[in-house]
Amino acid sequence: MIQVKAEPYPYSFPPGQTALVVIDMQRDFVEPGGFGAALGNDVARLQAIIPTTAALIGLFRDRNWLVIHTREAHLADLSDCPPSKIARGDASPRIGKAGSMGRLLVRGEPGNQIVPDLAPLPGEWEIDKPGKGMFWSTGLHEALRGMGITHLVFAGVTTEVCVQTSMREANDRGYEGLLITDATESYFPEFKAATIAMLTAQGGIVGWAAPFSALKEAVG
Ligand code: C5J
Repeated sequence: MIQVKAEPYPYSFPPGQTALVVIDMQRDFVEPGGFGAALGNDVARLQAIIPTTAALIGLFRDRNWLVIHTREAHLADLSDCPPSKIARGDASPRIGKAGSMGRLLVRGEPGNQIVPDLAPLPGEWEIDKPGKGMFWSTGLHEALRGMGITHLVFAGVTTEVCVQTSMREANDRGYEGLLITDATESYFPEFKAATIAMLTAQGGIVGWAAPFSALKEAVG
């Protein structure tokens, strides 16, 4: 077991049974012209975590530990997107509408690709998820169980939406989760801080949180 200094207490993980999950670092959320920007958000905040997230991915790659990338992505005919999700919010930046990087949150469109600096390598898992959480309608739980994965390290965006939902879904399925605090970000700093506080409260009711430096130090 490797032990990481973390909140609310040290996080222990068995290297061979641990995977990194990088949530939705897709152009739709991170680059100007995507879904996030169309909703009026400042994407520069999210771009700032790319170097640390790249280093985190590198740490897992160097040790041949499993790396999983997710994308929030819908089928071209939107048959996997509930009407309630399409209808929510302002009329203009609707899922499936054309944006400057193709149709918003639609599989295969330019905006739906992972940002180049974090691009998946062959052999890494790429999960297109129609929900905010990574387990809904993806078959991921069965695949992870098949690999004997018990521990998940989380990064990506946005902290309080897809990252938090995925970490909570993982917790309910029995995984031990660690959130890397400087490899996750929100358009709203107060939401990021509140999410980390909620996840780690009450003795780690959902999981643990630590900066990348703590993981790096622990791994050696
Ligand atoms: C959002 C996500 N924020 N990946 N998606 O709609 O967090």
